[in-house]
Amino acid sequence: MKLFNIHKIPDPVLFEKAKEVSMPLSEEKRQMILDMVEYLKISQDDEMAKKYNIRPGVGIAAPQIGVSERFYAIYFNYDEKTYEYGLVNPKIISTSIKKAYLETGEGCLSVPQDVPGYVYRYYKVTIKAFDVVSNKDVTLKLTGYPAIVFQHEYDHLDGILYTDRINKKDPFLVDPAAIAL
Ligand code: K2U
Ligand code: NI
Repeated sequence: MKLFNIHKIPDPVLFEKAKEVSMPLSEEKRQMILDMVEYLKISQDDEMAKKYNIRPGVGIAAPQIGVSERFYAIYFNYDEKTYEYGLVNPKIISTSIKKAYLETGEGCLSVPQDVPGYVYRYYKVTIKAFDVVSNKDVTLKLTGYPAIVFQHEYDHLDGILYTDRINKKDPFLVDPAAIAL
């Protein structure tokens, strides 16, 4: 089990555009990504999270562990489905026009204070990437909450935080065309 030092704002690594990962993956990089998935699992186990003083997370991106490269880990259960991925060089190849947002707002392991407000994202996304967990190229069609999580992590690869997407003048401005999740 590997514990990561989570980089927090204003660490510059969180604001850089991360670099493509050269393929094929080194064994070291493959293991790092699997360790990130494991870290998320531990973070969601109340006892372990308390023991190691780590915040629960459903996703974690390489810049958050200080690596400015294009990969991120995902682990959560939703609607009786387990989302467990280690995505390398992910590309969003299509999106819905329809937007969506979490009514509870978002949080981030790299932003210690929660910043209230709606974060509008695409309701549906299709993502192509190499997945370390299944060890193959995947094309993921995601809708609703899973789509929100994968887009949150994808933003980290471009140095974008959820706080950047909150309306500064009216954080709870409602877009009536968007779906509230
Ligand atoms: O990237 C991160 O900092 C991990 C975020 C991902 C995330 C936050 C809000 C909405 C979508 C994705 C953390 O998982 S925030 C903590 C958390 C934990 C469990 C469930 C939801 C959010
Ligand atoms: Ni985040």
